[in-house]
Amino acid sequence: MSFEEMWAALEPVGRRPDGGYDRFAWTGPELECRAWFLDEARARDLEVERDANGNLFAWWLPESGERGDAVLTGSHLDSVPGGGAFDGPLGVVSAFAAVDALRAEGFAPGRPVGIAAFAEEEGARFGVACLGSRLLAGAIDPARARSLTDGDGRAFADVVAAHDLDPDRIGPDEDLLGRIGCYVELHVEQGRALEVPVGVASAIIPHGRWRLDFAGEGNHAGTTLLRDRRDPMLPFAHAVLAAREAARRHDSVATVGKVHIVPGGVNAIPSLVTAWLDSRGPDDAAVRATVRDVHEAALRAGADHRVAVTLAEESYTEIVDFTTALRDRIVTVLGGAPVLPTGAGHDAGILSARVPTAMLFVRNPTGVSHAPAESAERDDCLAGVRALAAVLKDLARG
Ligand code: HGY
Ligand code: MN
Ligand code: MN
Ligand code: MN
Repeated sequence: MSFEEMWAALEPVGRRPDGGYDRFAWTGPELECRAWFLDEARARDLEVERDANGNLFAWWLPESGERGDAVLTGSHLDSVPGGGAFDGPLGVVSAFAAVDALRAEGFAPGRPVGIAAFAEEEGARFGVACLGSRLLAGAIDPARARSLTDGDGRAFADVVAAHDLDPDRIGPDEDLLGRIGCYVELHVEQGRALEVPVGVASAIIPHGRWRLDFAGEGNHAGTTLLRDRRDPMLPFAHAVLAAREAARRHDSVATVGKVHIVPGGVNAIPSLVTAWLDSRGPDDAAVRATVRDVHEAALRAGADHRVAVTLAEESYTEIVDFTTALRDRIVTVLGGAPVLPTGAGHDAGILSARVPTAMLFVRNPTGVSHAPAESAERDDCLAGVRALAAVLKDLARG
C-alpha cells in the first residue's frame, strides 16, 4: 500500500466537520487508528508488540532474528482536541512507507527496524503529555499515572484495564528499552522555519504544564451583590492576561487553556475554575519565571476576590539536546539539511533520556499545528519518506 493509500485510509478517522481531529487515547477514533496500525503491520508480516503501557510496536527483524540494537522510528496516533491531521500520524505512515521503500529495493536490515505508535502523546485525555513514552522510559511514577483521570473522572488504571492491560504492570520496560539502539522520529514541522522539504531537529526547548485551581463560592448571578461575591473567574482572568505579560517579559511563550468552569451556568457565579498553564522558553529560568509571575498575579487577584488559588506542576521537560553524533550522521546521509530547534514536545524528547534520539521535520507551509489548518504538501511528505528510508538504511545496516 502506498503512502497516499495509507494516508487516505487513516485521514477520515476521527475527523470533525471543521477538519480538526478528536483522537483521544483509548476512545473510538484512536482505537480505530490502533487497529489501522496493527493491520498495516500484519500486512507487512512485521512482528507486533504492545507494551504494558499500551504503546504499539511493529518489528522488521533481520534474517538473523536478532532483536537487539533496533533502529526505532514512528510517532503517535492521538491528537489534541480539534488537532491537525499530520501531528503524529505523518511519522507513523511515513515509517511504514519507508520500510516499504527499503524492501522494494531489496534492502535486508542487519539490525531490527521498529515502528512505534506511542500512547497519549498529546496528553489530551489524561493531562500528561507523552504519557506512554514517559511510562516506558521510567519518566513518570506508575502509581501517579494509574490515578490520572480524564474529563469524565475515569482513571487511567481503569481505562487501560478495559483494554486488556494490567494496571499493575504499567511502567518502565527495561527489556524493551534495552532492545532499542536508537530512535528517529519524523514529524510535521510545527512552525514555518523550514524552506526546504526536510529538516533535522537540534533540540526541544524546555516546557511544562501546570494546573491552576481557582476556588470561590457558587452563587446566583442576579441576586448576589458585588461586595458579596467570591467569583473565581476574576483571578482566572488575571492569570490569562498575566501569562501574556510574563511571556513578553521573559522571552517565553505561555498559554492558559483547557478551562473547566463549575458549574458553568450563565446565571450562576461559578464555585470553581480549573485551567492549565503551558509555559515554554529558551531555558528553565525563563519558563519558571513565567510560571512564577502568573502564579503571583493569580494569588494577588485571588486575595482581592477572596478566592483560593492553587498551582500544581503536572509535567516538565528540561531542554532536550538531540544526540549530536546521530544528528550529524543523519545530516550527512541527507547530503545536508537545515538543523532547527522546536517548541513542541515529542516522544523523542522523552526517549532521548534513555536512547540516542533524533528527529526529522517535514515542511508545513501554513506553520499552523494543533489546529485544522496544519498541513504538509504531498511532495514534501514523499521527500520525508525518502529521507527517513535513507536514514533507516544507513542506521540498520549490519
Ligand atoms: O504539546 C506539544 O508540544 C506536543 O505537540 N505534544
Ligand atoms: Mn502535538
Ligand atoms: Mn506530535
Ligand atoms: Mn433561578
